[in-house]
Amino acid sequence: MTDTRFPIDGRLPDMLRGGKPLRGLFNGLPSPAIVEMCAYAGFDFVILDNEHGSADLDVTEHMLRAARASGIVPVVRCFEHDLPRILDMGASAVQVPMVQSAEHARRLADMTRYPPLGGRGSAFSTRAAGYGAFGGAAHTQRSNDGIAFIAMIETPEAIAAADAIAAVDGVDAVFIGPNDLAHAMGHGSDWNAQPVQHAIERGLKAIADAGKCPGIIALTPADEEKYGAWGARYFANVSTSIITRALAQAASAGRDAGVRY
Ligand code: 3PY
Ligand code: MG
Repeated sequence: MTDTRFPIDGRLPDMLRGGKPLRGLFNGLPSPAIVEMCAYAGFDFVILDNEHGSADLDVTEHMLRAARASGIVPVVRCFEHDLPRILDMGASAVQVPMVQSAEHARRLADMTRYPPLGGRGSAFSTRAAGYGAFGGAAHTQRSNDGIAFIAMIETPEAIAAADAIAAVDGVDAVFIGPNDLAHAMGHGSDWNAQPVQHAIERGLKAIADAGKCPGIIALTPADEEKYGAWGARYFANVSTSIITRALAQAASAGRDAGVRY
């Protein structure tokens, strides 16, 4: 997409299909300024977190505007029931937590795409369609081509179904949530426990083998290297953890203050 007047940034599906690693971060803070800061810092994408963050839909729409203006690709992590409105607000992708099966993934992929590919409801009064200025068949096509669906898998059952979930038409990437996975496997938040790491390795390799982009939380260069060797290419850090760690370091004169993600 070359016309920057279009509210939707449609670059992400190609970026996910390409071979290059992508670096972004979850952001749960309800602030368009943070989105701009992430863009100017050089991240490829920002995940506006409407699962664990406190942004309402109004602020989320302003954050989507900030992303478009500053040139960072905005993904929104949202619950299934919010998905249609998030897309109408102009998100480049939706990332839905706790996808458990291929059938579940198929339903969500269907909600993400207009007919004939899916069953998304159509309206051109939305920000995504320029409030009607860019409505019509071109908007439908642009949306189907330029919006990605990212399934999150965060349980052992979902890891076991990773190949089938990734193979679903309309799934562009599959993201492993290590924190919930570790909890579901009985390891609390210790996702470095060996059984959790083995499950992550199995999941990432299955997603890559299905030809889709594997994603995961990566808090350090070592995480990126390890998960990258298992196929991951869509790496997410966490804005609050980065900020809190920097603040704690400043407050403790540079000593490690033990901040956790
Ligand atoms: C998890 O680790 O459970 C996630 O959802 C990533 O934020
Ligand atoms: Mg999770």
